[in-house]
Amino acid sequence: DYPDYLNAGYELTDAMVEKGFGDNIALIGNGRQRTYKELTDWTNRLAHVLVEDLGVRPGNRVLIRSANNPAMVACWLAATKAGAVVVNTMPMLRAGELTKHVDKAEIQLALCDTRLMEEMEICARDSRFLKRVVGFDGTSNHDAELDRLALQKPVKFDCVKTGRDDVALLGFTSGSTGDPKATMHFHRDLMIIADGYAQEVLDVQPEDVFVGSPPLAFTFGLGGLAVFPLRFGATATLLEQASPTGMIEIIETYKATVCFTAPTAYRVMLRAMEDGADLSSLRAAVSAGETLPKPVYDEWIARTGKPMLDGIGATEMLHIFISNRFDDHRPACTGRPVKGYEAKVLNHDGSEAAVGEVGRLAVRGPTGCRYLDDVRQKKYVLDGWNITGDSFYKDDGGYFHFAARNDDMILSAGYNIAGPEVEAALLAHEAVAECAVVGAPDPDRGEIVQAHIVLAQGVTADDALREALQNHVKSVIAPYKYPRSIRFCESLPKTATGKIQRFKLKTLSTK
Ligand code: 3SK
Repeated sequence: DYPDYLNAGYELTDAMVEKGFGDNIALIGNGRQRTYKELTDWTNRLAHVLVEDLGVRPGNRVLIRSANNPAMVACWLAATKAGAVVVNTMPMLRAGELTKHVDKAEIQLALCDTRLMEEMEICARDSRFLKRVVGFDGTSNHDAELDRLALQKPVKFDCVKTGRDDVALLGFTSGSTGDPKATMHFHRDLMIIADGYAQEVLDVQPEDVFVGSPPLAFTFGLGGLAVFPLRFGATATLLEQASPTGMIEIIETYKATVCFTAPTAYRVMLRAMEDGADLSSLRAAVSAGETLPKPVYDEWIARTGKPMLDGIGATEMLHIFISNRFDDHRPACTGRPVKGYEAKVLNHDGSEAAVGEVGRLAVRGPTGCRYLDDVRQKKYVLDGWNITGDSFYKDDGGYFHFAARNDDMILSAGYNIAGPEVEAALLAHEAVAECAVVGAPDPDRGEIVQAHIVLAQGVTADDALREALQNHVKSVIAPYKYPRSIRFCESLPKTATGKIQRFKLKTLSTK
């Protein structure tokens, strides 16, 4: 139960000071620590700038472009306090991808880390909507336009009285087509994921120190590295480039207790433990974003004596809705629904699948999918049930087990990559006549992006071209989407109607 008027930005800052957490460390990043009191003052000053200097009104959409750092969290909280609807974006996005987000959400104002201005400015030039880009200093030296304006403002701000069901956040997901969809989330949803999953499953305490790798631009990261710690007076550590080594350093330095990352990173951490890395402070290792291989789960328990908490979430649902528990966990199993959620497995005809039978996973609960202006809403939500893109089966104990993905998404090291988007990037290169992009199994990344390419006439296939094509993709879309494997071929397998048979490509061995 939440009050009619609820502002998530206020709840995670001013309200925490009022509850007595003012001197607790809220954020650590870029060489600085900030208490809840300091974070509250900082976000209030920024909120004044947004309203008084930048003309933000309740319901206006504001884009934030940054790596994970305290300034990004401060901008997000400030915009939320001002009643804006925030679109957080990753630094890897190129201008074309940013413009798709901006135009879809009709965004007029962007706050951008000054180190990431170049692509943002191209977006501002190309977008039909974006009117103003204001720089902030992601290194927290307060040496950019937004920071300078903020320094002149008071530390008290009357947060906008948003309704609990007012939209606070738009989470973008690219889906299987690469055509982005924006999922709308209310102020109350941000509280629900903390008071549900974070409290019930993780039992977050003010003494907890969070670390992790997912970008704040993904709701997985925003929950795990901002909402969950801030809701309970705990500490979030933020890494701009979250490599496993970087996370180990944070765990050892700050005695981090809760980690959010993907199995790929946990595998590296396990190897580092063999070389003496001390991860003994971690009490919760959350794994999501890709399937957790049984050997990683087993080795983690053997080395730490604690389970790794596998879970499944979705941008549409805001966060994790099925999870293992500290006292109730199994290998190669995603667990049971989080408090407030129900899940079932559906047959093709919409009936419930029998125990042990694979079908489409459906879920319903206090958060759910609301696409912004998108006909795909009708497909995602049926009779109040959110029909996810994953196939699962349920065992006779009510535990859910992952089976496969339903679409053409490639899930690589925690990133969701839409094959068609990589194809479009490759096709823009003059050497490429035709191509198909699929996910190929990979022991480290789960899957890797694999491109099957028919070259234009007269072009010779060699390693130099392979590298040139990889660099080309990195230059037009976010670099993590580039094809790590490229196979040159004479033709692509197709159906009689000309549709590429990607399933046939998945079985081919490649370089
Ligand atoms: O696994 C995911 O895709 C996810 C998305 C949003 C929030 C949480 C998770 C695990």
